[in-house]
Amino acid sequence: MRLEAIENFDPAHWGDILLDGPRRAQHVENVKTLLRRMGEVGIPIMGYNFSIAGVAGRTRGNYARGDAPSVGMEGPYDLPMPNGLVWNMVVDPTAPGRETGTIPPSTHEQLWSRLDRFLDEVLPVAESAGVRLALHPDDPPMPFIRGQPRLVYQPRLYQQVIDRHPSPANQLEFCVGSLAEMTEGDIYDVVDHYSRQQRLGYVHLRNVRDKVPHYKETFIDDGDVDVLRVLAILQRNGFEGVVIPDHAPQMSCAAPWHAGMAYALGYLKAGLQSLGRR
Ligand SMILES: [Mn+2]
Repeated sequence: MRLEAIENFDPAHWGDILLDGPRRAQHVENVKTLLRRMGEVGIPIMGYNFSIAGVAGRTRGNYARGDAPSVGMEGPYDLPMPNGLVWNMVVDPTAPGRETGTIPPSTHEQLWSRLDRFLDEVLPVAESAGVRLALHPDDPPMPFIRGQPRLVYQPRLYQQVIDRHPSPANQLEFCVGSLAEMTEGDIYDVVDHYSRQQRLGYVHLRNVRDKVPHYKETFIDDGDVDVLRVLAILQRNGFEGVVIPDHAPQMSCAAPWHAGMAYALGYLKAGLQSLGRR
């Protein structure tokens, strides 16, 4: 087995990069060390989300075909973030006012400048380690969640990430599901636009019905996206990386999550075979 990527930094190791907090310098060193170690052991891609609130505001319900349990959104989510929290995880149990205080809201401009500063510092290290950073778009892709700004909540915003940092180590963790949930853009044009630029680190391929703030995740053959058409576009543009299902609705059986993922994997495998891939 060969590892293609690691997905997501530990919020406790890098949260102050997102918050511009007091331990930021140490957290940058943590990331640099991780990238160097990945290079040493030959793991070529580090997937990450540059998001303060993380995956928040989703609901669970029997949304998918056959009333299968799935996730989605049933409206905006604006509850503030308690102190000591980053990306849904308590990173500082001793934070003052954790019960009552909240993290002050940032602006989109602040978040972009934090990303710029972060990438300026770590991309050279990634390049010399032979590792690529791959940015996931926001999930769910709302302009704000919990009062915190989001970076890539429309497909066009991905282009800014690339244009501001042209290093070949600056890539995308290309989540077709999140991109399809966005209110702007045609998903097939979006896949074509970014895969054509050879900027995809790896691909999350899942399906979804409707758009934020009222979308639902579906089985891979059952949403708004023609997944086989997406695979064909990736093939046409020469994408050679990994495609994974990301998440899937659950099946009613002894292993609901595994069965749901197996269904998605089998569908993707057959789709690739139909394109002449193994
Ligand atoms: Mn994803």
